Amino acid sequence: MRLFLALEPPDDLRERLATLADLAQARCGGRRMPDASLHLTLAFLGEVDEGRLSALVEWVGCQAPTGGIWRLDRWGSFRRPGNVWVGGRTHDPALDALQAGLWNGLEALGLGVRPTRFVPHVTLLRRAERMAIGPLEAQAPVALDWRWQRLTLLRSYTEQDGARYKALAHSA
Ligand code: 2AM
Repeated sequence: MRLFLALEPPDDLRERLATLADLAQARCGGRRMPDASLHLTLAFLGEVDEGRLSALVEWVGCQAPTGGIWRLDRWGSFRRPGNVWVGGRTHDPALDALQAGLWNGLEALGLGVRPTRFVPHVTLLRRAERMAIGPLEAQAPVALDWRWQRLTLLRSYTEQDGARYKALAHSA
């Protein structure tokens, strides 16, 4: 099963992100992320054997992130997959520490492969037809604060119209 660890936005922020996703799709085309799927990935584990799941669920339940406030203030894109996202202009030390600490634990469990860099982002569109990031910055400057605390372990299912996610566990 394909798993990842993420932060899920509180409802009011999810609504704001959904509005930005609508604007992005109007400008750039492509496939808009469903509101329920909006998230910040902290660790992508890839395929994990079902036999490892109970230990992983227990480990996630034992995590107790201190939490923080992530400032989202830019549009961005990953050209190759054609993703349009929102994120921060500057490094967020609390998110960096959370991500690094999670990878220390995941490596000890022998799960996943730590990425060489971490660019916190919330994907709003996939397979964009036009990367109109400049016009989006001009039309809708991003200025959002994400008050985060709880982690979620999510399973990704591939469906005909894209991926769907299901929460399997939460941290404290
Ligand atoms: P994305 O939003 O930038 O596409 C579930 O698929 C989550 O894991 C998505 O947020 C996705 O990031 C991320 N993801 C998918 N495949 C990945 C990979 N090979 N390496 C790192 N992250 C990946």
